[in-house]
Amino acid sequence: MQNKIFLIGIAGGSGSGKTTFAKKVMKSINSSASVLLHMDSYYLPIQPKTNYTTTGKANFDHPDAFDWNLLRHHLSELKQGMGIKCPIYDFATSTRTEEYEQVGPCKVVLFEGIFSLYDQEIRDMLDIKCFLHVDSDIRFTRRLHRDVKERGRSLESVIAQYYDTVRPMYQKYLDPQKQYADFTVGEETDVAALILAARIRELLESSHVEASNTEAI
Ligand code: UZR
Ligand code: MG
Repeated sequence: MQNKIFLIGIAGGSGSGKTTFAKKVMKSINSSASVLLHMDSYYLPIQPKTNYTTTGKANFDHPDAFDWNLLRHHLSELKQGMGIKCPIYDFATSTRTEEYEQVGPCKVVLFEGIFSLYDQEIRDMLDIKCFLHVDSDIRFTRRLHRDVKERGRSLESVIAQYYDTVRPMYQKYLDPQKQYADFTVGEETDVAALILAARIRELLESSHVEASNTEAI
C-alpha cells in the first residue's frame, strides 16, 4: 500500500454539529496533511426548477440541491492524491461564486455535510463513516441561533423553513444515513473527536510504514 489517502465522512442533520466536530478532529490530528471539505460548497450554482417546494422555495435539504457529479469527481481526485479547485458558495445569494479554493493534495480528507453518506459511489470511497445523532430540539435551536446571527435570516423565516423542508427532509433522507455509519456520535463530541483523530493518526502511521517497507523491497 503506497501512501494511501484516507477519506472520512461526517453526516448529520443541520445543527447537529458536523462542522464543529470536524474542526475538533482536525485540530487533534494536528497534521498539515489533512483538509476539511464542506459539502455546502457543492450546492448547485442555481437550483433546478424541479427542486422547489409547493410554497415556491428552493429545497436546499433535498439531494437534488447538490452538484453530485462535481463532488464525486473531486473526492475521487483527492483520493488519488490530486488537488482540487473547490467551489465557493454564497449563502447570502444562494448561488455559486466565480471564485474557488485550492484544496489538497493531502493524506486525509474530512468530508462533512448533510448528505455525506447518502451516495453509494461516495460511500465506497470513504474509509470511516460517522453520523452525528442529536435530538431535533437541539438541532433546531442551534440552527435558529446560527441562521439569525451568521446567515442574516429572520426568526419567522427560519421557523418556516424548518417546517417546510428541514424537518421532513431530515426524516426522509438524512436520518436513514445512520445505517451506513461505522459509529454514531452524540451531542457531546469531545471524546469522540479524540478517538476518531487517534484512529486517523494510526492509519496514517501504518500507511507510512507500509509505504516505506515497500520502498525497501
Ligand atoms: P449545514 N441552506 C440555506 O439556508 N441556503 C442555501 O442557499 C443553501 C443551504 C441550508 C439548507 C440546509 N437549508 O439545511 C443547510 N435550508 O443549509 C445545510 N433550508 O447546511 O449542514 O451547515 O446546516
Ligand atoms: Mg455546518
